[in-house]
Amino acid sequence: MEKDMIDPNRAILVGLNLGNRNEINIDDSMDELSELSKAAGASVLQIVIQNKNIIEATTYIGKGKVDEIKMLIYALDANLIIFNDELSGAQIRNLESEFSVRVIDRTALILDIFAIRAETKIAKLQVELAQLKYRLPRLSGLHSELSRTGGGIGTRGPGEQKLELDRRYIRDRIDEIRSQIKESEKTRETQKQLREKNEIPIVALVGYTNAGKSTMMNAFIEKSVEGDPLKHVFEKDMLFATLDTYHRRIVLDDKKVFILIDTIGFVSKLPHSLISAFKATLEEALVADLLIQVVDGSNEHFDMQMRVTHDVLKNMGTKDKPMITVLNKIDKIENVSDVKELFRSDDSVIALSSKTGENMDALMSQIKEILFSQHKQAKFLVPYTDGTAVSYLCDTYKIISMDYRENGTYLEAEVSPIDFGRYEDYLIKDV
Ligand SMILES: Nc1nc2c(ncn2[C@@H]2O[C@H](COP(=O)(O)OP(=O)(O)OP(=O)(O)O)[C@@H](O)[C@H]2O)c(=O)[nH]1
Ligand SMILES: [Mg+2]
Repeated sequence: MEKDMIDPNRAILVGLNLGNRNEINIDDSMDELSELSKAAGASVLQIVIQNKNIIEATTYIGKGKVDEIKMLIYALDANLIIFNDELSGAQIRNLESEFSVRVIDRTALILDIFAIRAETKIAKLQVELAQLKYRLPRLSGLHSELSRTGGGIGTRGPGEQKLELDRRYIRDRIDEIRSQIKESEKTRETQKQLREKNEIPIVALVGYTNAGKSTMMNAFIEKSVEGDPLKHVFEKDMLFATLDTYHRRIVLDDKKVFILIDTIGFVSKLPHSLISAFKATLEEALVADLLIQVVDGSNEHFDMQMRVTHDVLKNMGTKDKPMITVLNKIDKIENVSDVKELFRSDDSVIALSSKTGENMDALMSQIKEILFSQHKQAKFLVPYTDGTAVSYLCDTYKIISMDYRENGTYLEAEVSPIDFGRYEDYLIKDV
């Protein structure tokens, strides 16, 4: 009891190495589980890996390993076992009765971190929905004495007190949350329509958690001529710092405008219940005209992280979207060219630092090239009767030259194909 007060979550992590059936290398995966555990507030006492090519239906790991872990629990005075995969309710119940300490799985752990981090109303609702969906099929397993003692990792959340209630309550609550989420999505929809009406291109930052997406968003806000530090988004060295999408208008000095979206980071084995609960939030990236994949080049597992990001994006249906891959945090990398070599992708990669701003200009020019390549140089002669057209063009574009002539205002600018068509009557054709 006394020890519990000092360190309430003394954890042993357990993973199953299924050989080449593993999605990712087991050591990388356990390292990440360790990071996730720390993010949830646990201290990691030991990592146990079992090499086995079948999953034991009753206890997930084999009998011998169960006994070995029992000894470890005793020797290390552990009070929490965290499994690297999703377990069934029955497996959790069986393992808890073997170990006499709490057992949680990777999914419950990730849901727990999301629950601690969620701040906005919508994020809280989405986390609670994901937790309830995870719990519903596991109610009997989670009803053991150990799982019921609240407050520990895997039981925290917006609806904490209610999570242990019965099936019927959970179903009703799921419906209730769904309708509340739908309500707030209606407001989102109008935002989307507004953007479409103004034909402003949209760029979304995507990538693994902690890669530096929010830091990059802030670097763009700084570059924007409308840059307002109050509009900075939250960036921090922790897993899942961002749990919602954030939009900012970025206005460049030549008046070109785009909307930048910061999104939730990915992690390997992102729970299905989370993906479906956060679907609307994640799908905001789908409306983007261009994706920027931010990769933390200083992370030794960046290769695996890129693969996971690609898989999640592919499942979301973003296959044919233009994407720029950015190797971030080069200020932390000793030999950038070595790291670049490791990229298996044939696409060009921009190596930069969102923090120091190094090489951000290269990214900016590539964004411009993709978003505004359809823009055309145009010379207009706008009759004095159409003052609205002149003020619209001056507000929207950087004017290359302007002159008041006898029969109207002469204007030269690089305009979007839509405006090119809209003001076709005023075009001066080159001779
Ligand atoms: N040295 C260095 N640190 C960086 C750079 N970019 C981001 N960071 C740091 O990396 C940490 C994570 O940055 P965030 O911008 O919060 O990462 P994120 O991708 O938004 O993470 P999630 O919101 O969790 O998905 C912070 O401590 C940043 O200061 C960089 O270019 N160089
Ligand atoms: Mg972020």
